[in-house]
Amino acid sequence: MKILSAKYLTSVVDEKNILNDDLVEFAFVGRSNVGKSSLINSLTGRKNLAKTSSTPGLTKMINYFLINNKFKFVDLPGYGYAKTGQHHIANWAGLMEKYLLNSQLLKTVFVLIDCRHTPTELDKMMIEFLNHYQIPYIIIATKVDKLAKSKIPQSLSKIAKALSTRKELIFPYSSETMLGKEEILNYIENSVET
Ligand SMILES: Nc1nc2c(ncn2[C@@H]2O[C@H](COP(=O)(O)OP(=O)(O)O)[C@@H](O)[C@H]2O)c(=O)[nH]1
Ligand SMILES: [Mg+2]
Repeated sequence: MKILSAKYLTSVVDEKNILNDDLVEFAFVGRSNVGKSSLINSLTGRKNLAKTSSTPGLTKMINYFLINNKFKFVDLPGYGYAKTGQHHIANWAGLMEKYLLNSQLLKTVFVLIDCRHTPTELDKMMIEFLNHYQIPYIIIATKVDKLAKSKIPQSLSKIAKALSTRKELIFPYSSETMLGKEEILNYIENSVET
């Protein structure tokens, strides 16, 4: 699949504004700095569609993008910086939960994990939540350009083990080299049709 058009739609901070149209959605989630904005930008071939930064943002909002006039990318609020307080987790979880439990047209959640790090408790909570509510997801191991090629399979196994999930559900990705881009776009294309 080629992404021919990608357009920012809106940002939502209040659950009552969560979009409710008839276009299917793919959501992206992960801790701050994991490479979420870079993934959205590189998949769409647009440098600044989603804002990238090296400093984690505080704003808990959902950003929507319209892709090929056919489906949406949904950028969910990032979670966890090093010292995430309970208060922050509660705020984050509120909007996130409302979105995940009420989006009828959500096809897949892409859960991003940095390939160099062991998944955190919040990553595990996210996966348990998705498993519990049977929300389809795949895991994207980001920034694989930072690993030697020979180390990538090992990193995927480690992530799979930490999250008690199957290695086949983990896609390696690099926004720098575009490794994995075609696989993810194929996955999206197949899911849009079904
Ligand atoms: N080497 C490398 N750096 C990346 C990659 N993806 C993101 N980054 C860098 O990681 C930082 C955080 O990326 P960003 O997309 O803003 O993360 P977000 O907070 O999850 O949206 C930025 O400095 C990016 O340039 C990648 O695939 N490879
Ligand atoms: Mg971001």
